Amino acid sequence: MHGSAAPALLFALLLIALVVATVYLFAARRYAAPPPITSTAAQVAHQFNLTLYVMGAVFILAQFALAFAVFRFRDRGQRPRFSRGNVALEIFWMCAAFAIFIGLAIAGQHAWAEVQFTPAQPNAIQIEATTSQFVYTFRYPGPDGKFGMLHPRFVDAPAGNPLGIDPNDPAGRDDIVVPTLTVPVNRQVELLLRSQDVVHNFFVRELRIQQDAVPGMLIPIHFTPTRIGKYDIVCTQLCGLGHQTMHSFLNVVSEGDYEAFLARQEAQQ
Ligand SMILES: [Cu+2]
Repeated sequence: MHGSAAPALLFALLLIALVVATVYLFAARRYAAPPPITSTAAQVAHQFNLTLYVMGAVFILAQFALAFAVFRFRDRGQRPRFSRGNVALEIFWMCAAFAIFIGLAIAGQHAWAEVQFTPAQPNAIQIEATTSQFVYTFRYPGPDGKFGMLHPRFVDAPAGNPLGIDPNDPAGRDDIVVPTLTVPVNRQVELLLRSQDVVHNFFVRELRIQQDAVPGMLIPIHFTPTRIGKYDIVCTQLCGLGHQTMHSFLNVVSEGDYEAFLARQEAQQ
């Protein structure tokens, strides 16, 4: 087979076919994320696409270079030559990789800081989100605007007190406890994440937010949804045997529907 170009050509073409198939899957947006519903989520989506395009270009160039090398340097019966590499090229690769990674990190720091380092606005709607195996429970402070005290002693889901609201605390009497999250459109929401047992997670694709809930910690996150709709909330931490059933909904509704929701719930408490 010395000097035969066919196997090398076949292998090179196979590599190119794999690259084309991979690029097609992304370009056709077959597994695309749903559109973002907050300005921060739009920034995250933009950052994600930027990273995808830059790394996609590197991937395509590298695979084409490999296909070229496979064909160009195929076995022609020649003696192998030993190479110690090329210091100038090595330095160039390293600097290029460094520039790309640091550049992408700098481009993404604004979206990151907006979620992680910026506190919620003082007028944000505070809602508590408690995770437990394998449900989400949301609590609104009710008309008094104050959350009642919680104590593990009072936790009793069958009796209707899954969070353990202290019955002796007047601030807790009007608290609204529901299994799904309803929020008004175009208002900032501050979600206070808790966990009653193990590490869970609050993930909504349209918010581009994925935040762990850790026992013993109160983790605040905030977002301002700008599109009315019903979105999935899922747990992305393997939290036990029922993990795959851990699911809820984020309902983004109009201001009027939100008031009606609160009034309906208050009447039921
Ligand atoms: Cu979970």
